[in-house]
Amino acid sequence: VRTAKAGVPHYDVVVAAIMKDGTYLLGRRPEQGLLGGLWEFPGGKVRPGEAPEDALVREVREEVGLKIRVGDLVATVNHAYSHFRITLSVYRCRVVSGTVQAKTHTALRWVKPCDFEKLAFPKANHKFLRYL
Ligand code: DGT
Repeated sequence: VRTAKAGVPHYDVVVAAIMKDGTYLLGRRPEQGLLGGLWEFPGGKVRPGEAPEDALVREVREEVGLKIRVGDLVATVNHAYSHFRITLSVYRCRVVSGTVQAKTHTALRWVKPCDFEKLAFPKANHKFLRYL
């Protein structure tokens, strides 16, 4: 018996925990659309044949205009939303060059981990926030 969950698409997603002076860069998703208004780590879907680290460098450049160096993998979590499933990997990253510029988010903010609880995140993020 196939469950409903087995029929929905699956995406590999990579996100960047970019640390600077004890804070992490978060972006606010547009109000309209999927996960609207929630705060997230910059990142996105890995394209077919693309290495996760390359996808992360590409997504962070596209979304926030920063050149980053990708470091250690913090965690990989699985999550099922109603219409798709993701396997999300979060990597520690450092800024190499550039100035933050919100290209796809409505706001960008450097946030201390102790202030994460004041913001609304996508559900998948609650599975790894404690490791940052
Ligand atoms: P797109 O490119 O039109 O598919 O746009 P999005 O924003 O729906 O998708 P994308 O490429 O950013 O993929 C990220 C997926 O992972 C998206 O479904 C939202 C989900 N997600 C959950 N937590 C996070 C997070 O902290 N950061 C990011 N970037 N995505 C997250």
